[in-house]
Amino acid sequence: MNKKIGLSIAIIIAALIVPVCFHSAVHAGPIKLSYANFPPAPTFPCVQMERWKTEVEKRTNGKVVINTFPGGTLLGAKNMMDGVIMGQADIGCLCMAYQPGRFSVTNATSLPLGLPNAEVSSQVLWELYKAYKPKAFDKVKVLTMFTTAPSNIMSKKPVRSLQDLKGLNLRASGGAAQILKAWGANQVGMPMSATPEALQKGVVEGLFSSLEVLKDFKFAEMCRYVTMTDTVIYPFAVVMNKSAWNALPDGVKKVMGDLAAEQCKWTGTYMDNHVNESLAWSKKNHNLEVIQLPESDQTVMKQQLAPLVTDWKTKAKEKGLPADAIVNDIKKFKKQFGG
Ligand code: 3IO
Repeated sequence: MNKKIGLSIAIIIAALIVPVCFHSAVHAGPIKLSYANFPPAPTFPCVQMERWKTEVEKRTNGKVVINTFPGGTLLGAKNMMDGVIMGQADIGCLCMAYQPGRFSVTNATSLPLGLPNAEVSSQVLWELYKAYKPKAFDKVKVLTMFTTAPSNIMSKKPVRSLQDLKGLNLRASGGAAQILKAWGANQVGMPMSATPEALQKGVVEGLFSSLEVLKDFKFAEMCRYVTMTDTVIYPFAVVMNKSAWNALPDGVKKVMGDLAAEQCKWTGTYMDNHVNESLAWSKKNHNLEVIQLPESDQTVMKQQLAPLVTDWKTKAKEKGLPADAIVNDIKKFKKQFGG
């Protein structure tokens, strides 16, 4: 065959096939969704993200493919919600404590109300969301919610008394930050993802959060002391862009909808178990000391937290929120889930 004719035929065939390929990629290929997360891959928000991805891909028989972006590679801690609303990612995982005024209703779960562990508090948060459907989430589809385990103090120097806390630079956000303030610590606000550098540089001398970070961020290398307070959880939400959600087939929507409460409980249970693993690892590898405060200090500290609930109610009422009902419901759901 003449070379020129051969080439022409090849071009014609390519011209016919290529559009067909693109066409089928749009219509018959898997639905691809991006999922952004702010902390590094080994941390619990990303562990739950991978579990959700695996379950969705399995339960939709490969009809949906989720591409995960841990470590703030697609969206960061503070622009997660807006980034998802604008469609920079289809799905995003956010910590509500980083924008306390924005998520007033759901952030009430980080008042000092004695939520005992992540399994109970994650389910309390999800029930609260379903009961109030807060306006803050109107522009997105909420896929699930969960919380950390209760917060404790991790520090470079030992905190053996309430006095040791006075003026100590400790990192926290949202409701947890209010609690540190009430105890007289010098609260420094920043997302968890900024904390490793702040600890290294000495900007903070410790942090107030759930203890699985001792292992997952290797904070036990720098913070050899834990002072138990078991006070307050951090609430998280996984949200999806509204148009991306609306474009999903009903079957896929059902899979994701059915997974919501299950994922919430799974993450809570994973978190509680992982806190224990992290403590054991930190004691074994970094000689971590766990400190209990004197009872007299514990009593004073509890009293110092009481005004936080009253203050929150006053502010929430100013915003037109049913503050008493929200707090009562948190207490009711806590009992309901065995807390
Ligand atoms: C957290 C956030 C990212 C990765 C691991 C984490 N463990 C506990 C939190 C809670 C939180 O957001 C914070 O700022 O303490």
